[in-house]
Amino acid sequence: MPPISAFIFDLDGVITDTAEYHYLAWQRLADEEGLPFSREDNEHLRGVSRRDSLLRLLKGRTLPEDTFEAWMKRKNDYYLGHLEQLTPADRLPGVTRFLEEAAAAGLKLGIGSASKNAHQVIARLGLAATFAVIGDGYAVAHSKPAPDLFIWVAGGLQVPVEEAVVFEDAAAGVDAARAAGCRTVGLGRAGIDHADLVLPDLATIPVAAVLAHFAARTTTHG
Ligand code: B16
Ligand code: MG
Repeated sequence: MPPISAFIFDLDGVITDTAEYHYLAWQRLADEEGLPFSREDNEHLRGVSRRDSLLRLLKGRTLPEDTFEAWMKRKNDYYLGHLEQLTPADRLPGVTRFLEEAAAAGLKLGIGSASKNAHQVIARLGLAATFAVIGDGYAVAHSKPAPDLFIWVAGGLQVPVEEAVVFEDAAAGVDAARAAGCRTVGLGRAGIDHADLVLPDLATIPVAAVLAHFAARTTTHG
């Protein structure tokens, strides 16, 4: 297998934890509309697009399309209100060091997020200059777990998919990255055990250790 030349990062749950803001926004909409919703339900929305998230909240109930879109907009307005609090201090532990090491190692860096707000989140985190390519919720028609987004980001970075490592916190994201043909690092929670490498977070792992892991696999399996 070829060496690694790019890292592609999911955003929510990997670079920062906007899941709490998504939760608060969905909870407010759910309360207003009498939909049952809990923190546990929110965990299942990680990496899931806004439209698919609302479909899950509705649990099979159908709405006219204009109402559906109005509810998505209302949730997003609540979410954008919370984003105003986001600062570079909200980068997850180890993220700043890990990105600096990756850049110093000559790796190309990209984002692959289901969020239509990804550019704004990255700007608020002070990372706009860090990523050469940002794939967001507008980049492709089929969101995670379809492979399209990570193929799109790797294409933008001009690297073959098999030379890219995707860092993901959600099952849908690991599924998408694997389907794309990328190598995968699963971070944190349950549901990412099918990643090539599973870590609690980026807080202590050196970039060199990630590269060594995939280099060893290349030697063993290649
Ligand atoms: P938006 P990621 C995902 O981000 C979130 O995990 C998920 O909860 C959210 O519904 C989705 O983005 C869409 O976000 O409403 O801002 O377009 O993990 O793919 O970076
Ligand atoms: Mg995520």
